Amino acid sequence: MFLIDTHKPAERAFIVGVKLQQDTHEGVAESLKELASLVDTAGAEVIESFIQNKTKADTTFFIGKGKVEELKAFAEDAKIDTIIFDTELSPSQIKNLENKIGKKILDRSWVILDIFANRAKTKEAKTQVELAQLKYFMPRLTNQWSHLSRQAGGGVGTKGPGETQLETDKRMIREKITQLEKELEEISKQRDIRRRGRGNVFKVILVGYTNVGKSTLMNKLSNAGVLAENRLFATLDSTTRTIELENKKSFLLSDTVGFINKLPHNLVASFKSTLEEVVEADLLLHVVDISHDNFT
Ligand SMILES: Nc1nc2c(ncn2[C@@H]2O[C@H](COP(=O)(O)OP(=O)(O)OP(=O)(O)O)[C@@H](O)[C@H]2O)c(=O)[nH]1
Ligand SMILES: [Mg+2]
Repeated sequence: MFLIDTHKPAERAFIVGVKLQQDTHEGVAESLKELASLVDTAGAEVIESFIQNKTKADTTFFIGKGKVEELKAFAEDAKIDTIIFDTELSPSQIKNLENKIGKKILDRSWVILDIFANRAKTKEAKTQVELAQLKYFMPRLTNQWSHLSRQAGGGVGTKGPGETQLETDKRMIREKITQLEKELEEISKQRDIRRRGRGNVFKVILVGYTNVGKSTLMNKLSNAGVLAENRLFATLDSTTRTIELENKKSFLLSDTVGFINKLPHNLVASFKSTLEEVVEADLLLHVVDISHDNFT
C-alpha cells in the first residue's frame, strides 16, 4: 500500500472491551464477541479478552492505569503480540498505550479496514478502501514519525530541504487522497450512467448485517454465482441481476456490502456511492439470521 506499512495483525491477540456508564453489559459483551470474529477473519488468534467497567473513558489510556499494568504483565506472560480495543482510540491513546505496554495496539476500525483491504477486488472497492485507510492513518502518522528530526538544509518552500519527513509524508498522503477522491468521483459518474440506463425497472436490494446469507439468497434467486461463504464481509461490491418472473414481469435484484456495529466513519464515507444505490431502491429486503442469539 502507498507509503504505509499496514502490518498484518500478529498471531496472538488480546481483545479489550470497555463498559462505560451508558452501556449495557450485554451490549458490550456482544460487541466484543463480534470483535473476536473480526480478529479471526483478519487472521489473528484471540488468546484472551476482558471487559473493564469505567464511568468514563480515560483520556490518556482509554482504560484505567491499573488495568494497563495488568495488561502489560499478562501480555508478557502469554506472549501476546497485539492488543486490540473494541472502540476507536485517539492517536495519542494508541501512542501512550504502545509506550507503556510495549506491544502493538490496534482498534476495531483498524481491523475492519484491514479486512476490507484484503477483500476488495474491483477497482471501485479498492479505491474506496485505500481512501478510508489513508484518512484513518493520516492523524496517526504523527506518532510513528514524530521522532524524526528536521532534515538538514535551509531551503524554503513546500518541498525538499527544510521540510520534515513527517510533513513530506503528510503532503504526499494528502495528494494521494485528492487523487483517489477524483477517481472515485469518476467511477461514481459511470455508475450513475449505468443506473439511469436501467430506467424504471423495479429495484430490490438485499440489505442486512454481514454474514447473514444475503449472497446465498441472491444466488438462489438469480444464479448470479456470487461468492457466499461463512466469513465476515465476503461481499464488498454490489452485483445486480435481472430476475424474470413467471408472469413475464421482471425486476432487478442487487446484493451489496453488509453492515456491522461501529463501522469506521471513513469507510462509510468512502462507500458512499455503493450505499447510494440503497437509497434509490424501490424495495429493501432486510435479510436476518434467525439462528442469531439476538433474533426474537
Ligand atoms: N444454515 C443456514 N446457513 C445459511 C443460510 N443462508 C446462508 N447460510 C450460510 O451463511 C454463510 C454466510 O452466507 P453469505 O450468503 O455469504 O452471507 P452474506 O450476508 O452475503 O455475508 P457478507 O457478504 O459476508 O456480508 C454461508 O456459509 C452460507 O452457507 C441458511 O438459510 N441457513
Ligand atoms: Mg455477501
